[in-house]
Amino acid sequence: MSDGSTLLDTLRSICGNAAVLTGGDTAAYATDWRDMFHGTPLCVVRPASTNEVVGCVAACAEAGAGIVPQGGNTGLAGGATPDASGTQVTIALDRMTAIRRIDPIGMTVEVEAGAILQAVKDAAKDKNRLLPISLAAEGSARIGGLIATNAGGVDVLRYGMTRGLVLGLEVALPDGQILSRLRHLRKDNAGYDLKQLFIGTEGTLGIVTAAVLRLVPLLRHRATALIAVPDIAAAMRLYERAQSEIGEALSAFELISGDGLKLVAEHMGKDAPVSGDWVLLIEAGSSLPGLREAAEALLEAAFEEGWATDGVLAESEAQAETLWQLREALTEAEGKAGGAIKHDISVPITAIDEFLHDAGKMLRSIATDARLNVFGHLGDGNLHYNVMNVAKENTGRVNAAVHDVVARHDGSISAEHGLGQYRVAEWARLAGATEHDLTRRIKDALDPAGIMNPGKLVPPHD
Ligand code: FAD
Ligand code: 2HG
Ligand code: ZN
Repeated sequence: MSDGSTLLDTLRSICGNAAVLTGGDTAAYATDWRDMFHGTPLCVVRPASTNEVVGCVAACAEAGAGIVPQGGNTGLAGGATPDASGTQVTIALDRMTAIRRIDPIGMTVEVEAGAILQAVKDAAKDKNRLLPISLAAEGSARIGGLIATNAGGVDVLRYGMTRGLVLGLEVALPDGQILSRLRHLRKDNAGYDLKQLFIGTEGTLGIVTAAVLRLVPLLRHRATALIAVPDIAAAMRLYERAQSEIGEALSAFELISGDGLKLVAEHMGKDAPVSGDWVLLIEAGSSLPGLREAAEALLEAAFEEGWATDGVLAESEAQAETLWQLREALTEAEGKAGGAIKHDISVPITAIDEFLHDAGKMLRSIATDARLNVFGHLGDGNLHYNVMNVAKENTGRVNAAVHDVVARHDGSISAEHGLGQYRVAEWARLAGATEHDLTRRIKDALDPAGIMNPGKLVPPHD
């Protein structure tokens, strides 16, 4: 590896002095959103164009310096945080924010990787279109980060994960090449779908510099309800009925525990209008009228069947927003209450009840003082099974024990947040030999020098 000052000079010559941050100026880029991982980069470089990104990657490759791509730095797996060596270069995409083109007929948007999700959604809305990715961090998360993590969120039930919305990509590769496939095509079976290599791979194979995303029609009507259910079995019955009655309009079927709502009341000052051990936030949307009547009928049936014990159907957009704020405040409330051992698990949706039972039983046996903040995307079989109040020395044991329960249900230890540095060791422990082998071969084929986001997602060489 060449010395850092030569690399700094080269990066300055490519992007300009002001775009290369060092020392204390890197602080905001050197720690993750949860303040859990703390790194010391050689520098943070903020390129303004794809050519500058390519130049920075080539310079880092030449110097043998590790590269850490960063978008909005809202990731929950420590993927965008450099290590403590003082040798890695964080390439931040936060100056590349152009929304290049919205096509309301082809229903596509072409953006630079640093565009903030909320800004893209607002621009699409002006053309009566929706970019259907919704998550509490949407005011900060950037398109490149969403693609690199294959982000989920509360609309996955209807629209799928981010992967399904990516039509075209432009990527700076670690060998200095650029893959340029900014196609506005819905159908393209010409050869390997190379863009998939960079979706959900957390910046370990290349840097996304621009993307073409699919849009959907903006929904004119929505129905939003907060409903307390007696237990998870009742929630499942209601889910089944909702699929039958309003299935194609159903976009969110979220679960929140009563304890989670208490955290939100205590730490965020937001009180829920319903109470119970388990609460559902359900939303449906449509371009056609008649949705409210269908939602009312569904709720009536839920009360008659005993699946609901309390509930409100929002009377206005403002009330719907207030209900969503309760859901979106959970992560921050948890942080204010002291944080948690986070688990982002998925199991087949029909196994959720059993998972909760098994994991609860296991926790009671190894961490008697633990408190739970369980919430998530019930309709996707994805729970944030966050365990609070565990002694530091017991953290690894609890983490592994929860993942063992997940594995017994043939689930995933990362439904949507990715592995980053937070889960890479657990993935390595639980993945099979063939998964290890293929992952390593893909990494070595694209990034033989191992400069792209070292230590994230891919376990180190044996
Ligand atoms: P960053 O945090 O900057 O980076 C994330 C990863 O992507 C890192 O590995 C980084 O190296 C890589 N990366 C970033 N940009 C690029 C690029 N241009 N090219 C290549 N690699 C890149 N996630 C969900 O899935 N669903 C949720 O509901 C959800 N809710 C959240 C709520 C809150 C309050 C918070 C704080 C986070 C939430 N997240 C959620 C996690 C996070 O918002 C997503 O993972 C998001 O996609 C990260 O985007 P980002 O731009 O902040 O990426
Ligand atoms: C959500 O669903 C996010 O709100 C964050 O994925 C989950 O804080 C978490 O554990
Ligand atoms: Zn989530």
